[in-house]
Order: sequence, then C-alpha cells, then structure tokens
Amino acid sequence: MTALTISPDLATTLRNARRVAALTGAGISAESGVPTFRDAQTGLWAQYRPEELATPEAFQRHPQLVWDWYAWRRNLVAKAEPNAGHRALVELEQRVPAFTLITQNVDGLHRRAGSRRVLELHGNLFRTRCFAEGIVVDNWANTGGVPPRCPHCGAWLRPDVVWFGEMLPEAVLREAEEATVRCDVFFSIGTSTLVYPAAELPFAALRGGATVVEINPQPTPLSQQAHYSLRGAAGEVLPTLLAAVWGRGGAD
Ligand code: BV8
Repeated sequence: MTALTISPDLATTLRNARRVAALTGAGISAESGVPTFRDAQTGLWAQYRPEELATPEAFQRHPQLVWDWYAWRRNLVAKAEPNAGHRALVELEQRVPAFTLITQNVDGLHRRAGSRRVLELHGNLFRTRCFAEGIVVDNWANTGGVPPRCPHCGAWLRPDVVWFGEMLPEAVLREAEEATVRCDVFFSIGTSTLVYPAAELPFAALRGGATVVEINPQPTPLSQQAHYSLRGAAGEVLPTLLAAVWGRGGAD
C-alpha cells in the first residue's frame, strides 16, 4: 500500500470530534471476500446484475432464483470474517463520545466485528420475513419447497432486506438522518454513492457543516465535495487513520 499520510488537520479534527457518523457500503466487506455490487457476479450468478435480482418484481417472477441468490450470499457471508476495516470502526466507536454506524450492507459483519450501534438501512440477509404479512419469521417447516412458506399464512418467505423500489425502514432512516446532520465528522466508506436515499447522507452531512471524509480506492460522486478523500482500501486506511489520531500499532 502506498504510504498514506494523514493530514494533521484531519487528525486534530477527529481527536476533538464529539459526534462522529459513518456510512458504509459493500466496499468495507470486500476485504472479507464478500463481492461488492460493482464486482462482476461470479459463477452461476455471473449472468445476472444485482439490480435485476434485488427487486420485488424479480422475486414475484422468479421466486426460487431470487431465494437461491440470497441463500448463496448467506452461505458466503457466513464463511467470511470481519476485516481490519470493520474492527477499526469498533475501536472508533469506543474512542469518540457519540458514534453512529450507518450501513447499506446486509451482511451483518459490523455487528459480528463488535460494533454496538449499527443502523441497517437496507435490512439484514440473515433475517427472513413473510412476503404477504411483512412479519419476521424465525423458523418454518422445511418441506423442501423453495422459497419456503410462511407458517402463519402460507405465503412465500423472503429475505428481510430492502429491494430496489421499496421504502427503507422509516425509523432507521430518520435516526440515520438525525445522526448525519448533527455530527462533527462524517465518514463515507466503501460506497459508490449511487443508490438513494442512502447516497444523500454524505451530502446532508456537508450541508449540516460536518467535516466529510471519504475512504474509497476509486473516486465517487462525493469525492469532489468531501473535505478529505482518502484513496485506499478501508482495511488499510482506517487503521492508519486511528494510529495517526490515537497512536496505536497501525493495521491490526
Ligand atoms: C427507494 C439491499 C423510494 C439488497 C440494496 C427508479 C425506480 C425505482 C427506484 C428508483 C428509480 N430511480 C432511482 C430510484 C431509487 C433507487 C436508486 O437509488 N436506484 C439507483 C440504482 C439509481 N433506490 C431505491 O429503490 C431505494 N428505495 O428509493 O424507495 C421509492 C420507491 C418507489 C419508487 C421510487 C422511489 C432502495 C434502495 C436499496 C436497494 N437495496 N441492498 C441486497 O443487498 O440484496 S442496494 C445495494 O447497492 C447496497 O445496499 C448499496 O446501497 C447499493 C450500492 O452498493 P454499494 O454498497 O455502494 O457497493 P458498490 O458495489 O456499489 O460499490 C462498492 C464501492 O466500494 C465502490 O465505490 C468501490 O470502489 C469501493 N471499494 C471496493 N473495495 C474497497 C472499497 N472501498 C473501501 N475499501 C475497499 N477495500
């Protein structure tokens, strides 16, 4: 990795910050071996684009295909481990007085890393709900049918995630918006900043007067307006940033 230098101003700003918020996207799980939405899908899924599968229409048209895609992702994520980027955000939560982690990811890796206050804007791959009633279902008769059926009403079960064209959980989004406009420092980490309303949050942070820091090996629509755009992998940049601010052994 090119030696990343952290500006003394950024280190001072972060050291003095009272309220910090971080928005994460698929990029923070990339170093755990979980493919991002931009990555070409592999194997069986290579022929599909996520945007085509992650919709209620796709599920209604091809319920088994969509259910199997999520089963494949659950299986892949269950074998993955949180990486140094996830762990650095656990430390950041311990270091600053008020920290809010807002994630677009549905892989649950932030909680597995030990993050406590996590707002899952797009739901969670490991939760399942009834397609008709919307209630979370923890277990169901394994009749071999795919998708499985709701034990209460017999409708299909679906992953408890937010698909394209679906509303985000209102209370979670409101809490994310409040943390965004009140924070002193806002991180946007590992997201292409393309999908709304999540992608609006970094710009709302700018309007709210926060110092906005982007961490991404690639430029995004936020890069020009962010106060700091740190070009690199989250698993390398975040530990380097924490070392510069609080002095510790760099990447763990
Ligand atoms: C909504 C959960 C109101 C599911 C996801 C037309 C019709 C209908 C809707 C729309 C429309 N036009 C616009 C919309 C709104 C739409 C939208 O924004 N579309 C985009 C494509 C234009 N949004 C919605 O539909 C949302 N709902 O608006 O409701 C409504 C209702 C009806 C009609 C209109 C509006 C719901 C959006 C949520 C969709 N669900 N995920 C699942 O996971 O299966 S979205 C999914 O993709 C992610 O959750 C994330 O939010 C999004 C983008 O993914 P990223 O996380 O950013 O990852 P990506 O792969 O894109 O990028 C990775 C980045 O990481 C890259 O920049 C890369 O450089 C970087 N990176 C790589 N390695 C590393 C790294 N960074 C750091 N370290 C590394 N090592």
